[in-house]
This record gives sequence, structure tokens and C-alpha cells, in this order.
Amino acid sequence: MSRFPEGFLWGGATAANQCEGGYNEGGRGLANVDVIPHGKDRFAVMLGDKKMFDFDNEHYYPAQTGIDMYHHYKEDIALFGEMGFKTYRLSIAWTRIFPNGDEAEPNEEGLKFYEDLFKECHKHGIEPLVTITHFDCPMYLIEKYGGWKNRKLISLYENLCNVIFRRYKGLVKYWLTFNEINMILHLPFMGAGLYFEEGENKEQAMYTAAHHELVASALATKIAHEVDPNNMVGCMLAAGETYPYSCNPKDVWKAAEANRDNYFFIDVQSRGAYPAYALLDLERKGIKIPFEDGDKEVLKKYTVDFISFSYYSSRCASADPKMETAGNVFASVKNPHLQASEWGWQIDPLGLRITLNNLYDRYQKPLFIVENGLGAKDTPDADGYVEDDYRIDYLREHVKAMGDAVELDGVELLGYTMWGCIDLVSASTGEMSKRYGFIYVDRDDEGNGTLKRSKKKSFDWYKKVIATNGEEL
Ligand code: BGP
Repeated sequence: MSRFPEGFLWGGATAANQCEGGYNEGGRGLANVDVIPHGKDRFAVMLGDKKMFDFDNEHYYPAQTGIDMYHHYKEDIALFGEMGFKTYRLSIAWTRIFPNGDEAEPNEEGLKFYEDLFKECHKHGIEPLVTITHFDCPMYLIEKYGGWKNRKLISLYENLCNVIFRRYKGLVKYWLTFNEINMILHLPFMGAGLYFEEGENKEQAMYTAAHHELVASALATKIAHEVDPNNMVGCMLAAGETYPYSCNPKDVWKAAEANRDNYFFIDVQSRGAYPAYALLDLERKGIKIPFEDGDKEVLKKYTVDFISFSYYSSRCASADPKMETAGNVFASVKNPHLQASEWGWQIDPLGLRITLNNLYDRYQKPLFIVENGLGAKDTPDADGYVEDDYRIDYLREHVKAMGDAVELDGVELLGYTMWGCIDLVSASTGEMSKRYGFIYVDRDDEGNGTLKRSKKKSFDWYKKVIATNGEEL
């Protein structure tokens, strides 16, 4: 007997902007992610500090072509099917459905593209798990309205949801409203299409955008259930427990603060109200939440069905501001007990069990791990085969920890989708060489390569894991 429940959703995850490409095909409009360059200026643009609303000749823009899944999706889904995927997490590019974001009528070519893709999944026995927005906002909405700073985006997002829930009824059951919603506070342009004018109060802008996304997420849940009571809607958090660096109560408090600040979004999406600590903290900082009539009721009434999250690492906090840090987007105090990936992301499988326990304790709703994996440099042989034992080791330990949480702690877990199941463009660095996949894609950091797909050693390993429902690791 397996320690994982029957019907456990094993699979993999990708996002449109990191793999689809075809940025100007099928009537698609331009999105924020298309204009985020590789290399120089990437972070400044992702942060919203450098305004880049179009391409230039100085930079290379990896999202424009991704791994060209737009043209390869049948081949890629067949490979997922061969591994035995029960689910495939992908995201919809808003600009394929509404190229500008605010048209009266959707773009049929974009709608048809995803319809065909979902049908292809079902052909292979794969249940799609769809992120409605994964770091994705139409550029037109950013230029015209200022992205999610503007309340107008709520109704435009509602419109998008109405169209896709109706069109894909019967094809898609699992939906996620916003990928890593807490990323608004870390990478505001990438997360919510925010850029900042000189002297602008950034925190105010970010929490305004956050409020709009939270209301939009609740309304999406409402519409999803109205269109089809079978729909299951989840929120999505960049998770990872923050540990105190020591048992000094000051470190413990620092960690507690970091954890609740990270949980803030899910507190609203799952419990249905702004938590007291957040309201008080924002008030002290002079930040106003732009509540309008009815917002509180909407948040209260339409909470999510399940909680999904990404987990790459735990974090660490100390009251001493001079401590050495690790990681990039989520820089935190370096934990001396952990090893790190080549990109400095610390590796902590037990931290996954701890995170699962704390999330389940706090919300008492089913959980779904929708991202986890190791970004590493791979060296393929002449046939494109990679002996990626380091990736297998990372995944094995995390799957074990997840099994412990299910079997020994009683955590209710719906599934596990390994991030970047096929090599794709890294979100933080824009590199191809930070690879996660079971499937190697011949493409380099400058966009050269044949795009040929080949299986890595981990491909067969994961196939066996799925076939034995997590028994053989
Ligand atoms: C998450 C994002 C993904 C993904 C992943 C890995 O934050 O939701 O889009 O990219 O992290 O990060 P990276 O690509 O920077 O290695």
C-alpha cells in the first residue's frame, strides 16, 4: 500500500511566459513578461524601477520565444504522458485571450489554442491545472491604467475568468488565481505590472495592487463555482518557512514576523479577511487599503477551496542586521546547516514537511505543492542525455518529506507538480542554463539551439515514482 492517497496528482508545472514563446503569433498582444530582458537591467525592470515598455536592440528578451512550446506542445505533452503525469500545471497568457486586456470580445485563435492544448492533455489522461495569471499582465493595461494599481483591472480580470471558465468547462477543473501572489511585494513589475515614478510611495502602490488582486481572486472563485460547481479554485503562495537563526527570543520574533507577513495573502484568501496584525502594521506605516463597498463581504464569502504553494527552500531570520544572506529574490539569513544550489538557494527537504504542517495547521484546507525542484547546470552527451543524479537526489528527499507529512502528520495533500518539468527560461535570471527539467531542451542563454527535446536520467526515475504512487524512490 502506498503512503500517498489513491488518485494523488503527480505531475509537472510550467508557465506560459517561460516556455510558450510565439509572443506575436495567433493574435497575441504584448505582456509585461515579454519586455523583461535577460542580463543587464533584468532586476531593475522586474522591480519596476526601470521603465521598459517595449523592446530595444541592446537586450535579449527570452520570453519572446521561450522553448517554443507554442509549436511543440503536442510533442511535450506526449512526453509528459509517457512519464505517467496525472496532472500538468500550465498558465494561460492573458494576451492570447484578450490581446490588450480590455476588448469587448475575446480572441478566438487564443481560446482555440488552449482548448486544443487541454484536449491534448486529456488524450494522455492528464488533468490540466491552470494558473490564470502567472507573472502576466497585458502591456496595454500597464500603459493605460498602471497595471494592478488600478481598480479597473478587477473587472477586466473578472471578464477574462468568465470567458475561460465557460469555454473550458468540462476540460479544466483545477484553477489557480494568481501565481505566487506574495511576489507583488518582491518583484512588483513582474508580479503585478507595477512600475514606479520618482518619489512614488512604493509600498502604498504594492498594497493597493495586492488588494485589487485579492478581491479579483475572490470574484474568480465566485464565478468559477457559478459556472461549474465542480470547479476547484486555489490560491498560490511562494512558501518556505522562516526559521529563527537562534533560540534568542528576538530571533524567534523576527522569524514569526517574517512568516506572518508571508502568510498575509493566504490569510485573506483562505480565511476571508485581512488579519489584525496586517491592518495594524499597514496603519502604522500610513498605508491605506482601498476598500470599497462590498469588498469585505466578497473576501469573506468567496474563499479558496485549496491552498497551493511553491517550495524551493526554507528561510532564516535574525535580529542582527549584519548576518550573511543567501538566495536572490527571497534573500534571507544564511542557514549554516544547509547546502545550497549553484544559485545559492538553500536545500532543505525537512523544511517542506515543516511548511506543509504549518500551512495545514493554519488553514485546515487541502494543500497542493505546485512547484518544487532544483535549478542546475546540465551537461548533455551527444544524444542530449543528462545523468542528473543531483536532481534525482533533490527530488527524492523532497518527495520523502512530503510522504512523511501525509503519512505521519495527516496533512491532506492533493498533488505534487515538479517545477519546470521540461527545461524552460528561469524567471529570476532569464537564463536557460538554470535547468529544472526531466526533459532537456537544446537552447542556450542567448536563444541559440535546435530546441530538440531529449530525456534525462530523471525522466525514467519520475516515471517509476508515478507508476508506484511514490513507493519506489
Ligand atoms: C517561482 C516561479 C516560477 C519559477 C520558479 C523557479 O518563483 O513561480 O515561475 O521560475 O520560481 O525560479 P527560477 O526560474 O528563478 O529559478
